[in-house]
Amino acid sequence: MKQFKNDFPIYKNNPALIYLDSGATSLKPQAVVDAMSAYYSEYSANIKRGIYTISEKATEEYEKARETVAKFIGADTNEVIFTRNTTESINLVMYSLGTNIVGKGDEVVVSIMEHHSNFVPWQQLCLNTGASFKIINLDSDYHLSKDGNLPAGTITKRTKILALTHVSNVLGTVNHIKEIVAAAKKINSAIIVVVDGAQAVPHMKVDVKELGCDFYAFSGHKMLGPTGVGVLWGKKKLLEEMEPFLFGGEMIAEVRLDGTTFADVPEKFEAGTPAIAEAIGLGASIKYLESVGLDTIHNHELKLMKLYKERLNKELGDKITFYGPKIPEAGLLSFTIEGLHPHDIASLLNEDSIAVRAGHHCAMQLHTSLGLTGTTRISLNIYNSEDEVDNVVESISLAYKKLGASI
Ligand code: C6P
Repeated sequence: MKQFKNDFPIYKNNPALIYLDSGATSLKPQAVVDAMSAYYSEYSANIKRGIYTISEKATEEYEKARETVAKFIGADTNEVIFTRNTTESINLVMYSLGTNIVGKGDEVVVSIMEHHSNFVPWQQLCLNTGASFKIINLDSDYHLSKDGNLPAGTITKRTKILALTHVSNVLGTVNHIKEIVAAAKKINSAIIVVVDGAQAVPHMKVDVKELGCDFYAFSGHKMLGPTGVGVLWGKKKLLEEMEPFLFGGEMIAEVRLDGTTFADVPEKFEAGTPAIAEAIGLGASIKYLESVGLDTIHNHELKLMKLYKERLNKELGDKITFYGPKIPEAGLLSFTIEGLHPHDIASLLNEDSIAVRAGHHCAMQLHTSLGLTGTTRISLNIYNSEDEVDNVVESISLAYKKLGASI
């Protein structure tokens, strides 16, 4: 296996770092840093405004990034909207579409495993409209459905929106979105399906058209790209029918004293100066992901995850509890250790330069439903390696001996 660490400059500055928090944000390869630096040092003009060379170059690179994103997810270029992040993408759908189609007596369905970004906006929409907020619970192996059929009565003719995550940021469950969408649309062909792809797009091949959903949201910073840029993909017809989310410069067709008409999609949803360097950096991160290969990334993470689980089980036996499918499906693993607070585990690991996340991971309702206030989470990426596993397992086991064993 190639040592991908060499592509990530952070390791040169922090040679001892064992970074296991890619679910929160990924590290950035030199290629992304270089692409952003080239924008700032060679052609840092605004886009779509200047009739001069560097502005035209900036516009071209920004639009090339959109094309790269579109190809990466199997979409048409003008269906790709640049936002700030997954959270903003989902809020855009909630405000621009949700508030227009959801009313009293309707239903919005989410799952218990959603990140707050795909839970709270829909909860708010229901609270504000009087619609019913329905929640899908987990089966015994932390899935929503094995064959695509959600529990009977979940989707009805009154369900306006189904909002689900593709991959759970806590459990590592990979939801069978294609099958779930097909089954839901069979019950109610008008249902709008919004998918949160924040933890999927960086780690596995995603084709939005094949999934059959209506919207798909993700963040640049979790896919080896910069912070400050995200994507909303939506079906063209829906995007065209929707109201703009933000009003202002660059999203208009004509402004008159008596009213304004709006630009076509995607500009209609990109008011103001966008995150230009970040979009260009995202284009570079996708090129990097493609050069490594999504299958290589997915298989590498699964192999490491299985190793972590086996080794931790061997060291800690029944003192450790894992939350997620028995057979790992993604590079995310959350656990608790008897007698240890997740924050204490993370603090002790930090003393060994190991970065993990501890807490509710912005899925408080999921933790509450599991009877927990928090977990410790290992989340992986291509730069993690087999030779880190021994150190991490030893460090966790020492943490248990230090704090847990005496309790
Ligand atoms: N999860 C984690 O540590 P933003 O912040 O908008 O880029 O992404 C939000 C988000 C939405 N959906 C899922 C499934 C996510 O995992 C996240 C971000 C991070 O798990 C930070 S809380």
